[in-house]
Amino acid sequence: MADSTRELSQAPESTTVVVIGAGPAGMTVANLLQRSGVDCVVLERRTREYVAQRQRAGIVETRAVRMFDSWGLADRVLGGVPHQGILELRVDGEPHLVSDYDGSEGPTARLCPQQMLVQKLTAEYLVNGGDLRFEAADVTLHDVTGDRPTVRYRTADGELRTLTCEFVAGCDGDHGISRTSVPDGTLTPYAFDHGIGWLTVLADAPPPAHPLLAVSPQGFAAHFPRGPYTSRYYLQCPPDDHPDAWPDDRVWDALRTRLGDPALVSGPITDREIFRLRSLVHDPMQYGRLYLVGDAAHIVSPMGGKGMNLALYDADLFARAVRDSVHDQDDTALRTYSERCLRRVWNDQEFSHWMTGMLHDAGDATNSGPFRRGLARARLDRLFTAPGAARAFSELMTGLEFGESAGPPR
Ligand code: RFL
Repeated sequence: MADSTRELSQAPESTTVVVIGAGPAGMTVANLLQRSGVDCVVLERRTREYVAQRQRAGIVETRAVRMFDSWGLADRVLGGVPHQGILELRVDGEPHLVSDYDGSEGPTARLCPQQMLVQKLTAEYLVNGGDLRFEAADVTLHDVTGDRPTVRYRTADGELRTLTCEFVAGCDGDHGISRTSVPDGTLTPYAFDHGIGWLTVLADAPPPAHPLLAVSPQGFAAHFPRGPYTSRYYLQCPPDDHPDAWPDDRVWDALRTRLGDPALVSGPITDREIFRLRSLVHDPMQYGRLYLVGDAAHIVSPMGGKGMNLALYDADLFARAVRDSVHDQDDTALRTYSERCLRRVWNDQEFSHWMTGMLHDAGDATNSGPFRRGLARARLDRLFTAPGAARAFSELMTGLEFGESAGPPR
């Protein structure tokens, strides 16, 4: 086919919601809309294989498990191993177990690597007839402040396509086009750089008995399960450090020292990168008929494991709001979408910021200063000994501090 033919665009197609991005946010929105009987089309710029392999988060918190459960999806898309609700905080080699079990009835958190969740959400959506288009390039948004937005993109074959819709769900992460399509000055960004780097390493090595966060004079370290024979590790490092400065031997030596475990079993390292701990909130999370969902609207530093879980929360609120609008002509939930999401976003930012400060300051006194180290150790002591502090911590870990989800689907 000649290039000039490919440039000819097909007649516009019509749907109710165009979802940009097939990560945890986009695939959750797509499944919940499908279950609500609302048409949607998902556009993903990468291949299915690429998206299915992207490894990041590992725990779906209790609130999010109950959200999927309320949609009849928990067993279909989570699978995985129930998380025992125990987290180990190891301070100078001494273990302290804290629980995220808050005493409430119902299913609890699951160990479910992010890529498994995305794979299962994708399979569930497709088996039920969902429309998901991979390798959608050059996505652009038009008329999102009008009644009928348009989304244009180019297929892998180079054809231009146009979709008209009622709503656009911007689920394309921090580097997507949804947020950058909003005119400058419309959204207010609130950004914070923690001044901390983490080396993150994925290895074929035995997982820990419980997710493990360690404080040591040499800096912070962590060890998380990512599968029966897979672990993710984190090591605090200067934010401008380079992964090449961390050959395998240095990684395993540092982990053994900081985790206080000379017998830690090593294994082949399959991925290694360094990133800065940063936090970001965009307010509002809406512009006309474009709704930002997940990382497209906010980034949470990984401490506390909230980023993906927030994306799932936004997705649930958005899908319910669209369902109300489409089936009942009730736009109340759409109008309050941004405000309701941001309440939890700031709550989780605060939790993550609190934990980040506590677990880094409590370690290397040269890094944070002896006074901050003293404060951080006092916070840890309170967490290990005061029942009220432990209870507040477990509520924040479960995500149930505001009660459960937005209510059962109709
Ligand atoms: P994602 O996962 O970035 O997915 C966005 C999707 O949009 C696609 N896309 C586009 N598609 C079409 N057109 C475009 N122009 C597009 N631009 C982008 C992308 O290809 C992709 O498929 O965003 P989403 O869905 O909002 O999900 C957010 C989560 O991925 C993120 O919050 C978590 O991974 C954060 N996070 C963690 N969260 C947790 O809850 N617990 C954790 O333990 C945890 N660990 C982590 C993390 C993030 C990490 N990184 C990224 C630094 C560990 C790490 C290392």
